[in-house]
Amino acid sequence: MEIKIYPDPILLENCNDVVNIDEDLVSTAKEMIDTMKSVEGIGLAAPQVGILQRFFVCIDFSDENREESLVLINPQITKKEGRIESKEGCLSIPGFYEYVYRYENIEIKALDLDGKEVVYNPQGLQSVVFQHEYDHLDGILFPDRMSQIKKDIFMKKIKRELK
Ligand code: QAP
Ligand code: CO
Repeated sequence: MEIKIYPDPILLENCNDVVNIDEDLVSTAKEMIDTMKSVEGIGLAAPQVGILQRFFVCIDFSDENREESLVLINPQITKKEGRIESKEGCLSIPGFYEYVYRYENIEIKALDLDGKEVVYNPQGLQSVVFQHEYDHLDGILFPDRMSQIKKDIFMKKIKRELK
């Protein structure tokens, strides 16, 4: 799979709900996990590989070996509180890292690959990765979570270098 790089306009689109959790979706999700791992990523959302559907994959940080991954389908953030600064990067903005604001604690509900509803109350890196990947489904990239001044400077820099 090919990862779409900024300023690919597909990254700014809104994604549609997944309607069928079928074999196709299962194999696409597995391919995304392989793609993510091959580039040492910790999260990858469907629009980043050109699929405008509401799901993402990420590393399961509850596994100390970081070998397990999670697939969240049609996720909904049902609680959010607190604010933290999180240093982030993005596979679609390679080579750039910056601090952004996130909620400290969230509750997120989603479907898994069996179509079963799952509720997560993630901590730390798992929480910010969920929020980062969730944003991709609404066409939101991590610079959108910076203060305006910082975002202006950051966007100038990435626009200059990612041509
Ligand atoms: C999102 O991002 C994330 O620039 C996942 O050269 C990242 O996996 C959320 C990556 C950090 C919270 C904190 C980026 C790999 C991976 C690069 C990634 C690069 C190679 C980014
Ligand atoms: Co990203």
